[in-house]
Amino acid sequence: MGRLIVVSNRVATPTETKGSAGGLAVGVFGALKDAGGVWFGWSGDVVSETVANAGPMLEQDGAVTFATVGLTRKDYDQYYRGFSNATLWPVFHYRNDLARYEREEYAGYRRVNAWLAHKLVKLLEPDDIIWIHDYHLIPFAEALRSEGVTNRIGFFLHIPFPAPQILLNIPPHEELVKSLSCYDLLGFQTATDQQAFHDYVTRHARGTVSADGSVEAFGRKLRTGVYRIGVFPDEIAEQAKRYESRQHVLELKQSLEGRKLIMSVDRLDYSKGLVERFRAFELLLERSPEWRGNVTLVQIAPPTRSDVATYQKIRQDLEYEAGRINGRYSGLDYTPIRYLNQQYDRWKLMSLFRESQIGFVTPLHDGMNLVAKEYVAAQNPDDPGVLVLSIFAGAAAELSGAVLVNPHDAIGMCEALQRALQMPLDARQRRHEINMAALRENDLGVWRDSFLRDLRSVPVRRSGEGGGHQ
Ligand code: ADQ
Repeated sequence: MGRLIVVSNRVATPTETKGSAGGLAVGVFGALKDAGGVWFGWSGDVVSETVANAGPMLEQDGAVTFATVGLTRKDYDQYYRGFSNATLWPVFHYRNDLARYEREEYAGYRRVNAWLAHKLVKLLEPDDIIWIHDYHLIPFAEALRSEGVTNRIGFFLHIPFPAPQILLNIPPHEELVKSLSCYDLLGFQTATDQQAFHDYVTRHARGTVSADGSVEAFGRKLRTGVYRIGVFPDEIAEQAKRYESRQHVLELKQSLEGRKLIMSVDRLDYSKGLVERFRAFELLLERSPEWRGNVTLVQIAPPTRSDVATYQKIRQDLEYEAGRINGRYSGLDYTPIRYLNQQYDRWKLMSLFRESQIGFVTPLHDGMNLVAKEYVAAQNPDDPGVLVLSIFAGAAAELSGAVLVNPHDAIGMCEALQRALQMPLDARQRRHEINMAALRENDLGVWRDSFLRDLRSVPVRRSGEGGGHQ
C-alpha cells in the first residue's frame, strides 16, 4: 500500500492532532499514521517572498511528515481572503448577494494552487495516493497533472456544492468544473451536493453521468460519491463525562440558578444562521412569558476571517441583536443571551453541551455541521438534551432523532424550542438513541476509510495521460 498525501488549506500542527484540534484533524491524522505520508498545506503565516519560496518547512512525527509553506501578502489577499472566501464560500453557500468576483483574485487563486502543487511534486513518490481537501484547492489536481503527476488524486468538498443556476454566477464556473474533472474521485457531503454537480455536468458541460456516479466530462472520466463526515461518538461521550465536574461547568451551573440552558457553538459566519437564531429565541420570550427568566441561550462564536468585510458585518449585526434582545428581556439577575466571541478547548465545549437541555444548530446552509453531531455524542444518555437542527445542515439527513426546523421560519423555530424544552425524558432518550446509532454507524473512521478505499480502487493511469482516468 502506497503512502497517503493529504493536502488542505491549513495543516494542523503535530500537537493539535493529539487532542485540541477538531475531529477532522484527528481523523485525517489517523489515516496518515496508518499509511505513513505527508500532510501538506499553508502554515497560516503571511511571510516575505523569500521565506515563502524557501519552503516547505518539514516536521516529522513518526511516519508522518508535516510540510508547510507560508503565503506572501499578495497570495493571501488574492487566493485566501479573495477568491476562496469572498467568492467561492458565499456562492457555494447560496449567498450570491455577499459574493464579489475579481479577475485578479481568481488569477491569484490559480497561481497559488499551481505554486503549491509545484512545491508538493518534489515530495511525491510513484505509489502515493493524494487526497485534496476543500474549496481552496479545486485546481490542485489540474496543476499536478500539468507537472506530469499520474498518481491517484481524490478531492473531498467539505461545503455544499451549489445548484448550477447558483454556480453560474461565478464567471469562470466552467473552468472550475473542468478543474474538478481532473480528479479521479470527487467526494461530497450529501446526495444533494453530488446531484448538483451531476446536474451541472449534464446541463452545462455536455457530459454524462452513470447510475454508479461515474462522470464523463471535458474528455475525462472520474468517479463521484457521497461520504458523510462524522465524529468518533464514544470518544466524545467519554470526554464530556470526564470533564463534567470541572470548574467551568460548575461555574456555569451555579450562574444558571436552575434555569434551562440552550447551547449554540459556531464559527462566526453568515452561513450559520445566527441572527435568525437570536430572533427565534427572542420570539420564545415574547410569545411565552413563562420562559422569561427561566431559559438562557449561550452562543459561543469566535470570529473567523475577520479581515473579510462580510464577516465584519455579521459580527456587528449579531452584537446589535444580542444587545437589543438583552435590553428588552434582561432582569437585574438575568441575561437571556450570553454571547461569547471566544474559542474554547474542545473538551470544555463537550462538557458544556452535556449540561444543556437543547443544542440549537440552525445553519442557513452547511456541508455537514459537526457541531450537531458533537452535541448528540456529548449528551448524558440518562438525561439527554434535544438537538434542534436546521434542515439545511447535511447532518439533518442522518439525525432523525433531532427536532428539525427551517431557519427562515422564526415561529417554527420558536415552537420547536418550546417542544424541546418540555419534552419528557422517555421521548428524549428515544431520540438520543436513534441519533447515537446513526453516529456510530457512520463515524469519522467510516468516512475516511470508505473515501480512501474508493480512491485506491481507481485504475492507475498510464504516464502521459492528462485528465481523469480512462
Ligand atoms: P465548519 O464550517 O467550521 O466546517 P463545523 O462542521 O460545525 O463547521 O465544524 C466546526 C468544528 O469547530 C467543530 O469540531 C467544532 O467543535 C469546532 N468549533 C466551533 N466553534 C468552536 C469554538 N468556539 N471553540 C472551539 N471549537 C469550536 C466545515 C463545513 C462543515 C463541515 C466541516 C467538516 O462548513 O459543514 O461539517 O467543514 O467537513
